[in-house]
Amino acid sequence: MNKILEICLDEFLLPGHAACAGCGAALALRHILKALGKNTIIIIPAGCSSIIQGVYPKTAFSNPVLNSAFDSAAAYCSGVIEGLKAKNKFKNINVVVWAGDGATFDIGLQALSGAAERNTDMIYFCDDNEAYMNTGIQSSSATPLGALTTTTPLIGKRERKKDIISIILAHEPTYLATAVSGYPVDLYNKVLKAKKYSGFRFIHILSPCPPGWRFDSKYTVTISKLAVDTGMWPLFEVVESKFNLTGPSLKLLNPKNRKNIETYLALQGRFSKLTKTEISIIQKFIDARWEQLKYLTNLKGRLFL
Ligand SMILES: Cc1ncc(C[n+]2csc(CCOP(=O)(O)OP(=O)(O)O)c2C)c(N)n1
Ligand SMILES: [Mg+2]
Repeated sequence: MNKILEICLDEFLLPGHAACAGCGAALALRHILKALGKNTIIIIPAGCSSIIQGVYPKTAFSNPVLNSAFDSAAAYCSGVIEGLKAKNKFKNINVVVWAGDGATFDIGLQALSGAAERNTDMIYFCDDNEAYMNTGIQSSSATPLGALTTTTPLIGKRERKKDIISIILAHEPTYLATAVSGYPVDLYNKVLKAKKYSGFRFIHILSPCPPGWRFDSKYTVTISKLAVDTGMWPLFEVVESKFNLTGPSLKLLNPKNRKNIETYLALQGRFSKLTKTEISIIQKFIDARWEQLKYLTNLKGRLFL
């Protein structure tokens, strides 16, 4: 699929959902559900997406949704798959997890690792808004260096974001990708590709959050694109152990094509306490990361055995 106009016209996230205006997660979810299609069961642990559905007995999701405990979405999903297999119904069906960063990087990491290690036949989507947003913007291990949350020091978070991609790659998944809602064609194609494989697949989505990141809701797509264009959020996939940059990230191996990180940070109130020195440190981290990505792009062999 090359053009946005080729995206499926059916809607699975229905009007009347309860997401905030400009919610990056709702936008991503809309495209993802279109790519997944009708025969999809979604497991959602506690988080904003439990609220986005609306209040029982009504729901804004046209697919079946199972709301799991916060810490165990991947285990829950594994159980649903085993149940379907036992009933001989696990055919032409996607059973997926849609989980926040808190549920993925922190509290659900053990269940996630177990499912990845067993190579369970699921797609795990991490909807990363870089904090525990649903309960009031508390810091998670996905919150980046310098960001303000309600539980970080007044000068912003002192630790860097956890490298969840390396953790998942250590499990040698069949398919892994990063994506953003601001580049929907890239996102959509990655979901279509993930669907073609079986085994454990992981898609990591950056979801800008207007109240949590402190920006006006009209900037969601702008910020989502800037995350990619500055090189902060590289778009790539690892398919059958081979690393590939994708879409707009392909041209970013040349540092001249990367926008300054300040363009991304300046739009968000959560970074208002960053000093010039910290901004230059963040820029250095990004540039160093791109040296690693260059190495991975040029790697002739497989990433793992
Ligand atoms: C064991 C447990 N601890 C805490 C909570 C309260 N809780 C519900 S949602 C949530 C935050 C979820 O954060 P994240 O996974 O990042 O999703 P988001 O809300 O940002 O979409 C918390 C702390 C809970 N439901 N269960
Ligand atoms: Mg979150």
